[in-house]
Amino acid sequence: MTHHNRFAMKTPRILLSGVFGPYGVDDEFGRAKNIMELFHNQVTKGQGLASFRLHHRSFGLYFIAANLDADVTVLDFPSRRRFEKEVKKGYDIIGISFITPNFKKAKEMARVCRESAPGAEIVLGGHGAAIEGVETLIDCDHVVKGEGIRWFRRHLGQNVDAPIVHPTLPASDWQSIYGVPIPGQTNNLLVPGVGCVNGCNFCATSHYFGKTYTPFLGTGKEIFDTCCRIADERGTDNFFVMDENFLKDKDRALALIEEMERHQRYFNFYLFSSAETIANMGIDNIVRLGVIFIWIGFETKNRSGSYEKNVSNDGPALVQQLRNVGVSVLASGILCLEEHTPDNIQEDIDYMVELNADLVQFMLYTPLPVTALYTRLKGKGLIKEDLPFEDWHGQQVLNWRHPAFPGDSAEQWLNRAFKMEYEANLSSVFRMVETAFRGYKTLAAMQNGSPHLYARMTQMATRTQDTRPMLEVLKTNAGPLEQQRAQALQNEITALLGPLSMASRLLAAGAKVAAQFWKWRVKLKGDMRQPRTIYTRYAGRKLAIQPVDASKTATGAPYTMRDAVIVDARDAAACSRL
Ligand code: B12
Ligand code: SF4
Repeated sequence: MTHHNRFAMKTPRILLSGVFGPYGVDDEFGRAKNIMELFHNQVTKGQGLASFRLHHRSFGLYFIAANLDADVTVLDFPSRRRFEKEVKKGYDIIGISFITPNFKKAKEMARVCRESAPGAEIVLGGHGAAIEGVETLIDCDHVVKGEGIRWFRRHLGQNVDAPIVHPTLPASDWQSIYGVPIPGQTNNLLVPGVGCVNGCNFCATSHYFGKTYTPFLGTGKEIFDTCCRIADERGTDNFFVMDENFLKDKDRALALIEEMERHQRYFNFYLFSSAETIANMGIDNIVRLGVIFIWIGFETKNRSGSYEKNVSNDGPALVQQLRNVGVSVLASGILCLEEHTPDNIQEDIDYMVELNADLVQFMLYTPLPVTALYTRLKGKGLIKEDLPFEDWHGQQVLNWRHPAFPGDSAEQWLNRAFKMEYEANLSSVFRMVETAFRGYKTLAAMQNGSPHLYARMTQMATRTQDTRPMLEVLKTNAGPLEQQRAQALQNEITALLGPLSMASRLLAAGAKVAAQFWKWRVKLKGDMRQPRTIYTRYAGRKLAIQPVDASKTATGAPYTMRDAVIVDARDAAACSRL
């Protein structure tokens, strides 16, 4: 009997799991330097208490689950014990999503499956599937390299080309800065598609999807309709767009603007996009699109490098142009490139500082399997084949032999870069309040009677008002220079937008207390936070299962997914005990 027939005759029970915790600790399976947090791991890590703290789910799993006609359970951030318990529940298929540095965890999970669920098929997916020979290194039945929804549909004998259902999900959970929980609803997640056609030599995502782009939402209208649904369900119009290069498809972005303006429904977007696509889009359209945050890979100052996307752009000017219209910029740079030496690497660090973006990521040049860079360095015999995959995370050691950076020198440069950037440009939270206010001033001066521009200006004013209470926290907690700058900015905002409202004053007072608690917590117990386990059940159309629970997110907002969601806080404790 083929798999096709086997699954067509019964509703398959599928478990999709992320790798187990605890994360970011030195143990048999992982490293302390590999934290399960985007900002604290590689962006604001040098900013101490001012670092942004938040967790992102394993989104790919929810996308697969929402698009299968099957009884699918998603287990995100499980403890090892919780995973062991779950696999015993009689699943037909167990899918494990992992990335390269979590190879060992995936291997252990597959072992547990074989032992406790011998009848289940084991499917490996996610970027770790690109590891050469993973089929033989981990005991499994299938390795899926690339997009998973279509693979699963085909495997189950379902319609591969059926439209993609975009699940309703928060883009992040448990957000805080200075230990102060960020009030209000977290941003919505939007994944318009996966992959990027640019194919920069080091880029895992681009190569993983064959240097092609697979849209989940192909038109501006589809994106707009999806945004309306998700925003109504979750009660916020802000979207974090998990798409490697959203502006690459200019026509789709322009069509989205048209839809928003026609319906006078003005969403805000956090985007990833390369410099050349931003220039091609034009600053006016960026404002009309409602972009409030953009992640740009500047990589290096060296224009003769292989990054076409940056060749004709003046980085510092682009960043200032964007910040002037209220777009916070996250600039990412790479350290220990092939041409770097201890004599010239400082030039690139200085460049990243000089960009004066709101946030800066520094990452070591890390050849990951499937990339052109990996193939080339492997060909030269430079990949450290004996370095455990746990160390292939780009925040401590190089996974290849760089003649100019032996021993721990790469990490020293990395730490130095984060420190210099923070010292020169102050905390990112300060910069982001400043950007919002700058945007407000610029848009106020540009008013021309257009209701669309007016709407965008109002949003900037609201953003400034919503974020300015953090300046009060900085006034008492930051270094002397930043305290002064925070006071000066607060004064400037007061002059234009009025004094802090009573609600904001209360918020600021509460935030200051929370910051004191956090300071002590960090002193006594360190700053590690483990994400809570999230258990989500997608029942599929054929099943008569009723939603198990209309439970709430960690921030208190109700989930409104197609099926039931249970946030299982018990596992957080189990996780931190392990
Ligand atoms: C969100 C994210 C995170 C979150 C993690 C969330 C989590 N719960 O695991 C955070 C911010 C914490 C994070 C951290 C890190 N990340 Co990360 N992250 C991403 C990011 C930006 C988005 C992933 C995403 O949701 N995409 C959207 C979904 C829909 O796509 P997808 O995940 O690819 O899923 C599709 C397919 O891959 C496949 N699929 C996925 N899982 C499965 C499972 C099965 C069974 C099947 C069949 C298919 C399948 O089907 C899905 C639908 O098409 C990607 C970059 C990117 N844009 O993809 C990097 C990325 C995945 N991260 C990466 C890395 C290296 C890291 C870090 C080591 C830090 C770093 N150096 O960048 C740390 C490690 C943390 C840790 N301790 O594990 C690399 C992985 C490279 C590799 N070859 O392994 C990526 C690709 C970034 C990059 N270009 O280098 N990350
Ligand atoms: S532009 Fe960005 S996403 Fe696209 S290939 Fe280059 S690094 Fe990757």
